[in-house]
Amino acid sequence: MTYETILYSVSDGVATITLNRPAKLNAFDDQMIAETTDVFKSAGRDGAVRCIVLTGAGRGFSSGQDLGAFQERGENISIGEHLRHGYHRLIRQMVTLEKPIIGAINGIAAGAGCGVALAADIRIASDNASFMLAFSRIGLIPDSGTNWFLPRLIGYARAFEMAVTADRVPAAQALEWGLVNRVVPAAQLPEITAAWARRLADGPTLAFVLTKRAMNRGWDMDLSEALEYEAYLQEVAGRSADNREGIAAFLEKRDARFTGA
Ligand code: LHQ
Repeated sequence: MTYETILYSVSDGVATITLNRPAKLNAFDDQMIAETTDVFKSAGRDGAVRCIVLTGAGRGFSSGQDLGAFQERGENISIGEHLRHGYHRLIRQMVTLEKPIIGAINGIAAGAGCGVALAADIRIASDNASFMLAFSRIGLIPDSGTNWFLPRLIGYARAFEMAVTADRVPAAQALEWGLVNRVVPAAQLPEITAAWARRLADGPTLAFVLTKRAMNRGWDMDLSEALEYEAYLQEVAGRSADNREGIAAFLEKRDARFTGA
């Protein structure tokens, strides 16, 4: 698939996806939803990719659904079907993807754009980024997974406040609330994200993926189920070359060379 609404590159184990409709703050039209879903799928299948960075071109990360494009589709369009066939596939693709995803949040993440940002495993925000559940401004409820992610990340009261006020939550507040992992000066976002991506791509990526599975599935389990699932996944990690290499490196007092196998 050739892409027109996103940029994609792979370098030294790190794939970078850039949402690229800057004139609309990277609002999602149907094509961008489809292309972003497709590129995550192919990055997931590409053995040369060990970590994925998702960011936006220009001054926004994503302003969510392209409202003009949506309105052009007429009055009888089903929003439920639009979500099921579009954003739900994208969000599920990201959460089940067997590679760590870093969201480099370079500007505002609003509406469905906020949902996509929350589906990343780690968020590094520039100091001029913000998060906004824009939905209630247009008489909608939060969607694209935001009702699921946000209360878990920042608690019900803050999530509900974001939903009903639709106020922007600036990066510093997002950090205080646990919505992002780091806030960095805007000019340093690419460099600091690259260092994080390098660290993850050089790490025991099989163990990272199994951790992603354990934590995501763990939300919906009781403690006994979660313990059992951990034991199952640890059995897999314990049979990996990375586990053998990690132990050998420790005993030989050298840096480990992980391969993700
Ligand atoms: C946009 C957009 C945009 C089109 C900025 N669309 N052009 C799912 C299913 C079905 C239906 C509905 O929705 C959903 C999920 C959702 O995502 S609902 C939420 C949709 N998003 C919004 O409601 C946010 C709309 N945008 C805004 O409120 C502002 O643009 C924000 C607060 C994001 C940024 O404000 P500013 O920094 O002041 O920028 P701006 O408003 O001047 O935007 C820059 C340009 O981008 C502007 O175009 P122009 O031609 O005037 O320069 C905007 O019209 C355009 N733009 N967001 N979502």
